[in-house]
Amino acid sequence: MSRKNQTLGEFIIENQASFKYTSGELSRLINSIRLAAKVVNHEVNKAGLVDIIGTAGDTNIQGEDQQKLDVYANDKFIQTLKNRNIVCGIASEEEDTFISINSRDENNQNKYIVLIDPLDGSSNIDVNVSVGTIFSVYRRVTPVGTPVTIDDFLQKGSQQVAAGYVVYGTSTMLVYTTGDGVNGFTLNPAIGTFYLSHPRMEFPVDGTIYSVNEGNYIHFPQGVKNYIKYCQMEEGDRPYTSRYIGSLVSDFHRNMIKGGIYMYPKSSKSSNGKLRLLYECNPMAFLAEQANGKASDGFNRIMDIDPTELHQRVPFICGSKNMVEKLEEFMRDVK
Ligand code: P6P
Repeated sequence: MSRKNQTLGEFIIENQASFKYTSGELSRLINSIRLAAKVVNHEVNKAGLVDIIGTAGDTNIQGEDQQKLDVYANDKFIQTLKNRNIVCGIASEEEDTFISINSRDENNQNKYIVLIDPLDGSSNIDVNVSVGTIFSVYRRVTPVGTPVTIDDFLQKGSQQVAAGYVVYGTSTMLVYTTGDGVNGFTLNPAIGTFYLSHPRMEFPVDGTIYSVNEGNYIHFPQGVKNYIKYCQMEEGDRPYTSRYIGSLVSDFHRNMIKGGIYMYPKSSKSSNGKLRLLYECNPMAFLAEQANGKASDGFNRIMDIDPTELHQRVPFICGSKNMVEKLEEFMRDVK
């Protein structure tokens, strides 16, 4: 149940009972994401003052060491999750391996693990373009009270219990799912409260926006090249519009509202594409499917891929169902 302008806290409480694993832990986990998002948002919004507050490696006017924002965001999300004693393990794009949190303590009954890209698109910060945080939540598969292992993290995307993103854009939004649709909350920075602004978000089944880095065109598989030319052809509602921000969360968010497709295919330069399966593609795929969209690697459902390593990359296509299926058709035609 949801109503416009409900706060995130009210929404979580009202919907907690509907979550099949209801025990309040997941609610507390989402609340800790909410807190970290507000802290990171404050710092991201100061980035424009870098000449005043100093850049990474400097010390700012308060004599504090200025951190790179992605390192800062990583530290804040990990610290918040640790302090609230909610999870037993965390994996992050910024960490070589997973972090075990008190999981050697047999009294640690925490059953959730989180995988996170703390600040995706951080290269955009220096040019004042929106960036995002992406998170993915699973129940551990090893026994509670024992140390977490890599197996707890190498789970298929279909096993996720929650996923979401924070987009630090013209406004800051937290968009997430726990498997019962996708809801978007906008931060009122004046009072530090997220309000339900986009209840039950859904991809239009079709769209006229395609998002891809066409600078890589000559390196793409022929099926992708053929699809891009299809988008550019004069026929029906085509040519489509090309929109590519260079920030997955921002391109995904716009396409979910307006209808569109995002593509980061493999290429002769990167045989598995660029995006990471566990903390970029799987959470965005969960959101896409919960919002009546689709996510694949061009042939297979993203959330059916069996992970083999923490930072593995996969080709990533997601967005309006009909557009993703049209691209898959072009990929099959030249297989
Ligand atoms: P390229 C940001 O680095 C990111 O991971 C995504 O957010 C974005 O869509 C993509 O990479 C941009 O990559 O190679 O087009 O600059």
